[in-house]
Amino acid sequence: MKIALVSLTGELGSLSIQSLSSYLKKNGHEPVMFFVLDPPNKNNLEDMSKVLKVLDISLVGINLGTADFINAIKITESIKSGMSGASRTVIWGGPHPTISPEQSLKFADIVCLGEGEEALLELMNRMEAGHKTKGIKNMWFRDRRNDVRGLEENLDRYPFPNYGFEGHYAIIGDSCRRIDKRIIDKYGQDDVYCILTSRGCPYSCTYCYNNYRKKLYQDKGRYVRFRSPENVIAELKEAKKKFPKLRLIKFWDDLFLAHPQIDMLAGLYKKEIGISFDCMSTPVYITKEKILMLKDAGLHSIHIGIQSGSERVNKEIYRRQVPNNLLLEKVKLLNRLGIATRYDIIFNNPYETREDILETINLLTCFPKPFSIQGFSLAFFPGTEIYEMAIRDGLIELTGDKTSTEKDFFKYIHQENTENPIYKNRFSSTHKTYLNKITMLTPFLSRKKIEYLTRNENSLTRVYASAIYHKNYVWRLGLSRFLGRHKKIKNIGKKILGRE
Ligand code: B12
Ligand code: SF4
Repeated sequence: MKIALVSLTGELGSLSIQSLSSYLKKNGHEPVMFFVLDPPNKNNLEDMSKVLKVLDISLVGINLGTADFINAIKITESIKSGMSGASRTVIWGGPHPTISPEQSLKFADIVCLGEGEEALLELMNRMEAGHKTKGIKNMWFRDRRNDVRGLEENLDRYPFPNYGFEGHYAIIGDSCRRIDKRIIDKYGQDDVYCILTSRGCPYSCTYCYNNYRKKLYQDKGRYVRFRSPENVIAELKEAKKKFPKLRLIKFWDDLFLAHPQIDMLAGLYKKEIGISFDCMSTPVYITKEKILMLKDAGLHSIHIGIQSGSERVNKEIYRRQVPNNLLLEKVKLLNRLGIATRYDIIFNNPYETREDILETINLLTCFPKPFSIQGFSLAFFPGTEIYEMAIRDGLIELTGDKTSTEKDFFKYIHQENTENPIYKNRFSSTHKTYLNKITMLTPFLSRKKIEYLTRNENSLTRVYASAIYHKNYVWRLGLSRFLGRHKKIKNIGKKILGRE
């Protein structure tokens, strides 16, 4: 029996399906991965159906977050329509089916809640042996809902993600193609390697998926688990061998600095890996000793979630407990120690007043430069506390059966088709309001200029702020595009010179 695993991240790479793929492979299965790089359409889906038929795939597993919901429906419906022959079983897994299993079951045959390695393996083994599948833990069927199994304590038991692309497929343009060197050169990244050293997060911010998942796993074992330093280093050594051009390691853990054996990890990393790395953390875990030790091992940059400069918003709305004076102290420390920093800010929060936004701007003007900001728009992910809060407060409204149609979904997630500006929030875009622009300009302008701009909003300052905003961001976008192209130019150059 064969399974296809589909990724909708839009990248040639997905830790989720590449991890599942390795686990199934280790246990005797041969999964085929499909990376959806362009939006699914009639032509590429028809092509994909043909490939599924040729490969004799009988189970299709799709990984999806809430942002991927519509694309997952399109793919599922195309597969279920029986295009190019047999109807196949479709199983959904990942954040969205975990938080919205009932809604997901309107489209998928089976939904996997929470961590999927054991559940998917059991499903495959049972299907292959012709045994009953309905009682498998973590799995929900249309006529049966099962509890989640206990969390795996020993993460070292899992094999490293499967980063080989040989024999796997990509949806590009109007077709579904077998991945070859050309596709890898164009879409792949062989100089950056992303890795997770843990699962779970000790916090429970109201807008975050962890907020929900933690409740799902209550009494099911330790929620935050860490891989051993030896296991992490073994994966990175393999990556170094496989990708000789590697120049940056990205630790994608929610709180990398919270690793209880960070000293040992840093020591081994320095000795065995020695490549620049970047990571995420909250200020609480930042200490001078830790940063110096990590810098010595290769730490280049840190991402920190600030979300809002208003302590009221952080405490009451997001349930984040980092006081601004502590944050400022850590920000200054990182600057002194020469670590590049990026701060995440959540924009477009209907619970924030003008005063709250001004507090964010004021806080950022106290940060020593250089630093950068990444802005996210507050998205009310179903299942999170802030989502429930917003419904209760009438900020988002559900029309009809909240789980019924695609249109409803768009209305409350992508927040379209409505005059209410709150519905217009998007996951990654920030509204181009005057104060949002000023916030994004804080890394580029002096405190004095920012203060002047916030105090004096008029047609002149609006034009000025827009001009600077666009100059900075267009310039940065242009630069990143140029660097992207630079890679291609280099590759073409190599081909002409015959140095492939
Ligand atoms: C890596 C990552 C990304 C990468 C993914 C690329 C890549 N090459 O992997 C990038 C940077 C592209 C990304 C982008 C975004 N991300 Co992101 N990302 C993550 C992160 C940090 C890790 C996910 C991961 O790979 N985990 C490792 C794997 C092994 O675990 P897993 O994904 O949970 O999968 C397990 C189970 O879910 C299950 N499972 C998963 N898929 C399937 C499929 C089947 C068939 C089965 C049976 C089981 C199963 O089994 C797996 C193994 O146990 C998580 C946070 C986190 N720590 O989980 C956020 C997270 C997934 N991202 C999130 C968000 C919001 C986004 C963005 C919308 C952000 C934005 N504003 O643009 C975009 C959306 C992009 C898109 N279209 O999907 C949210 C999702 C919330 C939600 N409700 O959907 C998360 C949970 C962060 C959070 N704490 O809220 N992200
Ligand atoms: S600290 Fe980050 S990962 Fe943890 S709950 Fe808060 S937002 Fe989510």
